[in-house]
Parts: sequence; C-alpha cells; structure tokens
Amino acid sequence: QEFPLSNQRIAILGAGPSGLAQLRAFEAAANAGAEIPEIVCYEKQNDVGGMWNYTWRTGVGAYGEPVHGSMYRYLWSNGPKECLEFADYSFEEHFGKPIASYPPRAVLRDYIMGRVEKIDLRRSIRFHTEVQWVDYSEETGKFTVTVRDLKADELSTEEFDYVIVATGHFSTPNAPYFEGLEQFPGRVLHAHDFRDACEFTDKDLLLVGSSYSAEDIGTQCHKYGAKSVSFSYRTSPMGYEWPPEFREYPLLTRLEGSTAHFVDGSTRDVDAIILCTGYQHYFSFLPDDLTLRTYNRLYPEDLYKGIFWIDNPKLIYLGMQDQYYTFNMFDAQAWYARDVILGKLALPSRDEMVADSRKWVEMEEATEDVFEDIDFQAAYIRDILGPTDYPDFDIEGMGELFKEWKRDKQKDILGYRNKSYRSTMTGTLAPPHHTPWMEAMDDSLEAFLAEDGETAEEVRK
Ligand code: FAD
Ligand code: NA7
Repeated sequence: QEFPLSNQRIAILGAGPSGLAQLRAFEAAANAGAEIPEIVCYEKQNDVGGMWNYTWRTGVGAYGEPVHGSMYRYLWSNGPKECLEFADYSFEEHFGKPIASYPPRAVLRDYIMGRVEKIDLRRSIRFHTEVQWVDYSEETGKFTVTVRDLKADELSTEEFDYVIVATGHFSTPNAPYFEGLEQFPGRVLHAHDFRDACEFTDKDLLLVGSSYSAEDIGTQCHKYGAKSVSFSYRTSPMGYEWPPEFREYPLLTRLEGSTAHFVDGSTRDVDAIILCTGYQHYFSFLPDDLTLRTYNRLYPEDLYKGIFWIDNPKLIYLGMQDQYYTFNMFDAQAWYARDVILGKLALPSRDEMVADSRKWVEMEEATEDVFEDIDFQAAYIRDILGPTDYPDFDIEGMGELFKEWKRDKQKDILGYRNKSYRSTMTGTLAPPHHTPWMEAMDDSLEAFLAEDGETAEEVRK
C-alpha cells in the first residue's frame, strides 16, 4: 500500500444487496481487529435494499432522478430462498423459525434489512444522494466523485482511493421499437414500469420477451385475472406447459391498430403490451474509459474475477453478472474486493488478469444449457470464495437446488412456488406455505408468516 489504510477512502455507489455486502465485509474485518479505510456509501433512494425497496413511482422520483425500482406489487421470489441465503445470517436466525421456500418481496426485504440493522451499517450511508460523475486522475492516483444531495439540491465533490460500483443493472430498460407501436390504442410499457397486475384484469395482454420478467409478469397477471397472456419470443419459446389462457408466438413484427403480427404470419388482438425485453448496463456517471460495456451475461468481459476493472483495478464492480446466485454471490465478491483493498490478496499483472478473465469468458461461452450455466456460476463463486474468510458454504449443493427449481418450473409453472427445499446453511427442510401461490393474494409479510389458523391481522399485533 502507498499510504496507511486509515488514510485511504472508499466510495461505494449504491446500498442495494451488493453495496450492503461490501459494507458488511469491511465491518467483519474491523470486528476482527483489522484497520480499515474510511468508507462513504452513496444511495439515491431514501433507504437501503436497492431493488427490494418497492416504490409506486415510475419514471422520475421525487427530485427528478430516474426511478431505480423495477419491482412490482405482489412480487414473490422467483427462486427458492434457500439459494440466496447469506452464509453468515440464515433465514432461521432472522425469522426465529423455518419459513416456506418462496417468500414475497416484503419478507426478503425484511431479511436483507435484518443483517443491516444488526450491525448498524447505515452510519456510512448518505441517503437521497445521487452519484453524478466519477473521474480518475493519473496524476494523483485518486478518483473524484461528484454527487447531488437530492433533498438539499446541492452538488459536492470528494476524493477517493477506490470506487466500488454497486448500482445494479436491472433498472434501465432495453425497449426495442416495433412498427406501429406509436399507433397502438392501448397501454404500452416496459417491465421496469410495471407495478400492479390488477390494472390488467380482464385484458388480453402481449408480453414481448421470453425470460424471467415475461414469465413472472405473465403468470402474475394471470393470477390477478388477465383474460389471456400471449408471449412473443425472439430466440426460443419458454416452452412450459401453459394453461389454455397462455400462448407463445414467435417474434412480433408489427402492430396494426390493436392487432399484433408475428413473424410466422399469425396475429393476435391485444389490449396492452408489456416489453419484457431486459435491461441495459447503464452508468451515466462514468467516463468512457471506466465504463463496463456488456450485455446481461454470466461473465462480463474486462473484469478480473468478475469484479476488478482490468484497466484500473481500483475501480470495482459488484453484482454486474446475470444471476442465478444473488445475495451470497455478492457477499463473495465483496469479501474478495475487501481483501484486495486491505492488501491481504494481491492482484496479478495486467496480462495475467486479462488471461484469467478470458478463460472465464470462454468457459461461459462453452456452456450448453441452463444446468451448465448454474455449474459455471457455482465454479465462479468457488473460485473467488476460496481465498477469503467468508464462511464456507455448500455452493455446489445450492447449485443442485437451482437445478431442482428449474425442473420444478418445467413440471408446473404455476405451482412451482408451492415446493419446499432444504437449506444448505442450516439443514432445515422448509415447511410448505399455508396457501398455494395461485390463491395467495395477500403478499404481506404478516400473511406469509402466519401459522395455520392465524390471520395476518393477528401476526401484525
Ligand atoms: P440493486 O438492488 O439494483 O441496488 C442498486 C442500488 O444502487 C439501488 O439502491 C439504487 O438506488 C442505487 N443507485 C443506482 N444508481 C445510483 C446513483 N447514480 N447514485 C446513487 N445510488 C444509485 N433476485 C433474487 O435473488 N430473487 C428474486 O426473486 C429476484 N427477483 C427480481 C425481480 C425483478 C423485477 C428484478 C428487477 C430483479 C430481481 N432480482 C431477484 C435480482 C435483484 O436485482 C438482486 O436480488 C439484487 O437486488 C441486486 O442487488 P444490487 O445491489 O446489485 O443492485
Ligand atoms: P433478461 O433475462 O435479460 O431477458 C431479456 C429478454 O428480452 C430475453 O428473452 C430476450 O430475448 C428478450 N429481448 C431482448 N431484446 C429483444 C428484442 N429486441 N426483441 C425481442 N425480444 C428481445 O431480462 P429479464 O427482464 O427477463 O430478467 C432480468 C431480471 O429481472 C432477472 O433477474 C429477473 O429475476 C427479474 P433473447 O432470448 O435474448 O432472444
């Protein structure tokens, strides 16, 4: 290190699960007696939690900033909670009892918050503060970070030795154009702006896209009474055994009035269109030479260990991969980044970093199906977890749970959330939820945690 660690400063951009993982990692080192740098975390929302922080707003927020949230009302986890459990804070520890495998959003948020409250990570976070520009000076070897305090409407600039970008990548829509969209008589929106499925009760819906957003928004709208759900895929259909209200079409070519035309010549009249066409990695606050440019993939190029910007490894990116694993993968990344900053792990030469990153990119490109993708991400986490002191966990066992989840979805796309899985952290098999997902209309934490015979109202008290 050029300077004592205590003189160094780190900026963490974003206090979602990735940014919080970084704060937690440094806290753990400090508790173990390590000297740590000064940390400032900038978060444009008024609370922690990132995506899990539901907002009714769409478009711009209270201060004119782009709304980050893409989550909707009634969102339930689309993977088993056993696959996103922290290794240092289990669900059982947080809730004091075993809970079902597919919690709604409020329950997962509560879990994320639990680890934060326990050790008061908030003191380093500057809320409602939007990062507007980051620059690096070769001369000083430091970054300048310019932020706007949205409430006070004030700009300020500070210097840092490291910048950790944890701003997420499921927030800026990728919204392709289809001929005739501007004349379509009904509502057209991107998944980012979808909030309440009840808006589409009794409607014929068209969802463009064939990935998680299409599948989940489509099934949710069906649950809340949409008349029909049509999907349009570009590459391949999802291929589930859909009930009769669903149908998959190939790519949308144009709209004539309210009639959608597809590439195979088929047509469908619809009332509303939701573009479930994914998101862009978008960093409005970064200059060209620091900007990660990638599509949504398991191993973005130009990052060493999927974390360090190879051209300037003092710039660190967390959570920029497409994700099977989420919270515990962010933890593994944060622990690794921390240990490099603390000087416990050394970065190799630039050539070695390029070669290592190239190797992982090629491995990703060689995977042939989702099962190999899951194995790939497990191997990646194993690689970065190994050298750190993050509690070892059964990454591969969790991978097997992901595969079971994939098979359960294939068997029953509307019923997979009724399944239970065994925690690889505690060994506990989750109890079944008291209400099948298709009938569970109340997505509150209290309704979810209610025991047999108990009402949500009783849990609230
Ligand atoms: P985010 O959660 O996106 O947090 C980024 C933070 O950075 C936000 O708080 C944001 O306000 C802040 N920020 C952004 N720009 C700035 C700026 N310029 N200045 C200051 N702050 C800024 N994962 C699961 O594990 N299970 C699920 O069921 C699941 N469902 C999902 C459903 C949807 C609709 C979406 C969009 C994602 C879902 N995910 C799910 C993935 C989810 O993205 C991750 O769980 C997790 O939230 C990613 O954490 P993150 O911290 O990397 O990013
Ligand atoms: P994804 O998983 O990145 O998927 C994007 C989908 O959009 C995918 O099916 C793409 O088809 C499709 N797409 C992208 N561009 C187009 C165009 N131009 N035309 C037609 N279809 C297109 O994003 P999601 O929003 O589903 O999921 C992201 C996260 O949000 C995830 O973690 C969830 O849990 C919630 P392709 O297969 O590439 O042909």
